[in-house]
Amino acid sequence: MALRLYYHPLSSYCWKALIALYETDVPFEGEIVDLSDADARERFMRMTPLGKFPVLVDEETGKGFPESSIIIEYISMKQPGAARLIPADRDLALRVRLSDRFYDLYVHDKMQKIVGDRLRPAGAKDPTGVAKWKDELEVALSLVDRDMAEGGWATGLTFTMADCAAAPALYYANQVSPFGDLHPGAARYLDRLMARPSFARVLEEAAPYFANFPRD
Ligand SMILES: N[C@@H](CCC(=O)N[C@@H](CS)C(=O)NCC(=O)O)C(=O)O
Repeated sequence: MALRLYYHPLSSYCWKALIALYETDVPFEGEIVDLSDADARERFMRMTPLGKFPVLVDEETGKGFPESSIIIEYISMKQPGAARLIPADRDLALRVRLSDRFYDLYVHDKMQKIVGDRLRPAGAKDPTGVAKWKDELEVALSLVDRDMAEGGWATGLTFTMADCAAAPALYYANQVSPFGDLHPGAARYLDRLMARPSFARVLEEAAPYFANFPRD
């Protein structure tokens, strides 16, 4: 299976797919998409009109997938080594998918909106929205703190798709507003994620781009 991942090294949802690929040693070719380049953007939008990465293309079957969770579902279906990211047990798999949704919708998306506001020009900012997203993020982080204080991974003892989702969401949430003092259990889980070789590699590859991350 020849896989090509269209991604950007700073993009949080691309991190989620990369963690899954590195975690499982699934071979793939990475292609960086620079959306600030008009030609590259146009080519990318032709491939995926919503213009969001990551996108995974299986060049053998011609199938292409946006959406980080679906990319992980696809590799875990096609590659035996990746299957452990989504347990075979259906109840456990549901827990993993639920946790994946929690991290994407209640941590990642809130963080992404707050960062998005930093990119808006003065006069077009949305302080009411930012205050609301921060409050919502805070509620989600308190749940992470409650559930993760004792150690382990998002849904138990094995590293799954839910941890792939948690890593970028918590990393960037902590950049936006450091949560270690208020939520030490969540911070310790983030430390465990950052020590995981798959995520450590993603962070190392992103390091040359970190200067482009908008800081307030
Ligand atoms: N639900 C999507 C979200 C993808 C997404 O928001 N990607 C961002 C980067 S982290 C993106 O492509 N942003 C570019 C843009 O909106 O122009 C997923 O899970 O893959």
